[in-house]
Amino acid sequence: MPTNLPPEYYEAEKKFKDAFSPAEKAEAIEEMLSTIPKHKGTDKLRADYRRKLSKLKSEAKSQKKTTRHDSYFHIEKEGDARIAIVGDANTGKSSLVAALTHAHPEVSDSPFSTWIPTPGLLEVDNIRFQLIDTPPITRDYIEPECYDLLRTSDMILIMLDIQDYPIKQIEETLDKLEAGKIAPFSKKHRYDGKSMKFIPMIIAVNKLDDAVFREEYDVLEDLLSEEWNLIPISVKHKFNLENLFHEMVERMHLIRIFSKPPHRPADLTRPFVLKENSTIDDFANRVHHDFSEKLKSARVWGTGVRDGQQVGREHVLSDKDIVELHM
Ligand SMILES: Nc1nc2c(ncn2[C@@H]2O[C@H](COP(=O)(O)OP(=O)(O)O)[C@@H](O)[C@H]2O)c(=O)[nH]1
Ligand SMILES: [Mg+2]
Repeated sequence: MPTNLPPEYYEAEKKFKDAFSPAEKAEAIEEMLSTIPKHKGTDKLRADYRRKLSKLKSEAKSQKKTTRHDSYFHIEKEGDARIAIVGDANTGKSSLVAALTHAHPEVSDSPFSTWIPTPGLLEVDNIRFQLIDTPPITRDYIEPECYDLLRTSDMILIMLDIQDYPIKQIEETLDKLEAGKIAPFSKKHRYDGKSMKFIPMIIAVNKLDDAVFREEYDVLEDLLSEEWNLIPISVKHKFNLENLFHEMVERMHLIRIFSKPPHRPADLTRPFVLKENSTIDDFANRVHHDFSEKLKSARVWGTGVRDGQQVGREHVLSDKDIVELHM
């Protein structure tokens, strides 16, 4: 650190240390940079800060697009289902979001590189998922807003690292979730009377890069198979990622319903995604808020009906049904 820095520099540095958001931090760095005298002795320092600045600016920008409130943990819902990815540091959460979406969370070996959640969109089987990369859940302090964010998720994907004590990771992760009053939907019966938020959870075991780790994976699966259905993946080698999402679609119990305008074919690329056991009435409501009220009749092509059969508003729909609403 050069010693001939003016007092203004230290004032700006203090601002930087006190800043919380990337935008505030960026502003403080800009101020610091403007106070550093330009000469050979400060070249490296200025270059370091410029690099930091550009990173903070892009972080601030990507956050701005997705947040309405001040907290980074308030993320607007987008797509058909929200999946939060949680787990210990370095298990590959940010890598997964970076590999599958257009988002750019930082991927790094340093354990606490992710300190704000980052959302990204992924489309699988005509369903749009909002994947959210989150900071390590095993930190000592977890923001209450982080738990709020997890509670709004339709599914939680727990990431384990096969190369780093996965049993310990799963225990710690579930403990931390429980501390935030979040428990797996499949274990609801164990929490009789407790006020918890029950969310479907799925476990992906990452870093199964080659056969060496397959044996360890088999042992892990033996140990956990009664409780959990594990899905082995390698983000690095793009191994089994597709299967992971097919599993998720299945376990979220979602159905895709195609809307067909009268006298025209249905658009089979953009379904409305609803929960299993949804009715014609639910579908009408989803298409437009006053359609359910105006609805006179409906015809369905698909499962358990004759082609184009007329059905009532209580008719329960199946995945990939095509529906024509009549007002
Ligand atoms: N060998 C291996 N390394 C991976 C894999 N996925 C991620 N990593 C590495 O693990 C480290 C931590 O990844 P990161 O996504 O930042 O983990 P996070 O802390 O859970 O977000 C990085 O060095 C990644 O490159 C994988 O499938 N195999
Ligand atoms: Mg991360």
